[in-house]
Amino acid sequence: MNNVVFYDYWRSSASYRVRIALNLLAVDYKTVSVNLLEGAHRTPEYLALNPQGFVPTLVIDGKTLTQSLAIVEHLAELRPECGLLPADIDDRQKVRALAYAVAMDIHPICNMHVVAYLTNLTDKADAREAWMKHFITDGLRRLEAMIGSVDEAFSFGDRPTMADLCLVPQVYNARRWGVDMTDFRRIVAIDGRCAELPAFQAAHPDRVKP
Ligand SMILES: N[C@@H](CCC(=O)N[C@@H](CS)C(=O)NCC(=O)O)C(=O)O
Repeated sequence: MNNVVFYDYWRSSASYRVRIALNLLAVDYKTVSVNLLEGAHRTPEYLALNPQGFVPTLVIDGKTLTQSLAIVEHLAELRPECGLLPADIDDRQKVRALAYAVAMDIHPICNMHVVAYLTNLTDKADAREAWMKHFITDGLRRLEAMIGSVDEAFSFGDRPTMADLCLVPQVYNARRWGVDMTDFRRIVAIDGRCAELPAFQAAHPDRVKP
């Protein structure tokens, strides 16, 4: 990987997942900020890179990669020693299930264009906040049950995997919306443990905010 360009928005949790992966793999990359609030993801130039009009996009030596988890899985395959996906096929399935529980079941219904549509449909001033709190709380409750009561250091085992790359940005988002985290003992503990690691610290939205 000689020339790596990352199209990123500091508050995007899908981008945050990939930032953590790049940091864990110690990839040297240049960032291009795509300001979602200004509609920079809908310009013809950006759509040529990412036809869905979502962040993130990663370009490695001229090769364009989209979809955060497809990017993370690609990086995990390039550098299997980093353990983002475990070596054992059954363990790998478990890590994917935990990651997808966030990325496919919580994140899409709380995405910017979904919530913007909701607020067009209703006059209720607090609809956006109620929606976010409801679906994030519900999704985290299911994730907490999946992770179970076994006190492993991370979501799966004793080192960060793709599951933690999804959990941490989702917790950041939950706190942003004022979700009560009291019942999510394992999730909060894992988030705290990840927060001690430099790769996670350097990827935090407050650290990359333009
Ligand atoms: N499944 C996609 C989702 C990407 C995504 O939804 N990104 C959000 C930011 S977290 C986005 O670009 N939203 C723009 C919009 O909703 O219009 C991925 O994981 O890359």
